[in-house]
Amino acid sequence: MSLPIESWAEQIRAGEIRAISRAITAIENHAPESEPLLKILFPQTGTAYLTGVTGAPGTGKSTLVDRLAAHHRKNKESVGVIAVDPTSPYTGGAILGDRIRMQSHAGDAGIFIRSMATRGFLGGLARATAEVALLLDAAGKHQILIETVGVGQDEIDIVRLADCVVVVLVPGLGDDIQNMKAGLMEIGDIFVLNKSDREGADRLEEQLHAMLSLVMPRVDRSAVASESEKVWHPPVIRTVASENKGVDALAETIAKFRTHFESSGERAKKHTEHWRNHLLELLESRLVERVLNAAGGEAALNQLASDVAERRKDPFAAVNEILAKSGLETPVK
Ligand SMILES: Nc1nc2c(ncn2[C@@H]2O[C@H](COP(=O)(O)OP(=O)(O)O)[C@@H](O)[C@H]2O)c(=O)[nH]1
Ligand SMILES: [Mg+2]
Repeated sequence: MSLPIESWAEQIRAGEIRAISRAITAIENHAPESEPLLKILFPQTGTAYLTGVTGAPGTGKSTLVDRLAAHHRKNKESVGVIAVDPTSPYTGGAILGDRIRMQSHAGDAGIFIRSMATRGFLGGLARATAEVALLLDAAGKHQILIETVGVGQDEIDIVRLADCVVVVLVPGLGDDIQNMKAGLMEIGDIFVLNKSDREGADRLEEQLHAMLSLVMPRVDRSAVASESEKVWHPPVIRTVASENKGVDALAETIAKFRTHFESSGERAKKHTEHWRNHLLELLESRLVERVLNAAGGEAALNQLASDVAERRKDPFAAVNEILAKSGLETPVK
């Protein structure tokens, strides 16, 4: 049974869990209805605050996200959690403790949790994550938490979506901060030293500060910012997520960063940059689709590919042929 798209959107705006879940599935499958749906919902987006939590597997990201979610719920803020993490409890292979942890939110309609598979996404994982975040934004979630393993480019692209990027480190994990992806160091707005109950926490904190002192502070030149908000030096927050220690301090720092982010013009800059990339991606996929369809679709593409592989044609002639058939370019002799 298909629901008119308007009433589906209405249910999403009302925060109905089943309607949201169905929409996420549509986004994941790149289903044709996801586009008109997001189009209708778009005017209701733009108010949620996205926090990305990233770091190596086992550093305590899920635990932290869970604690942060509880913190926001205590403040009566609604929460959406997107877990893009193959090791996440939400993706299925959960160990018992993780299940119990998530059950602590069971029955709370103010929190929506969804995991995304990390493979086999049509049109890219970062795109799908961005669209799911939009959806949760439209569904009225005040805080959106995105957990992702900080490994590949895909994950880096995902945390780039976030308004605030929290990088989680733990003592003793290969210990060497040098092993950390250089990219993560640059995009981290806040560094969390989790499992700070463990040996080596002091040393890691020293290393972190030394490393961060090399990173340029971000200066806010706006007149509205107070002295303390003008410059953002990514701070290091010590936590023991499993014991809920340091989580309030982390939440406060995230809120403080938000003030800086919004008053300094960083938000406008980051969002414009994000939408610029997004528009380019959309344009690219649409143009390719249209041009290919006009030129005979996949079959024509396969034929040309085989022609090039067998050296019957050169790749430039092949592409020109496609463009010519679609009416975008006249054939080159
Ligand atoms: N000792 C200690 N263990 C923790 C802490 N935070 C999380 N853990 C444990 O570390 C393990 C991995 O945590 P998890 O949140 O699943 O990590 P993720 O893979 O980064 O999502 C779990 O057994 C947690 O209970 C902490 O601050 N101290
Ligand atoms: Mg996890």
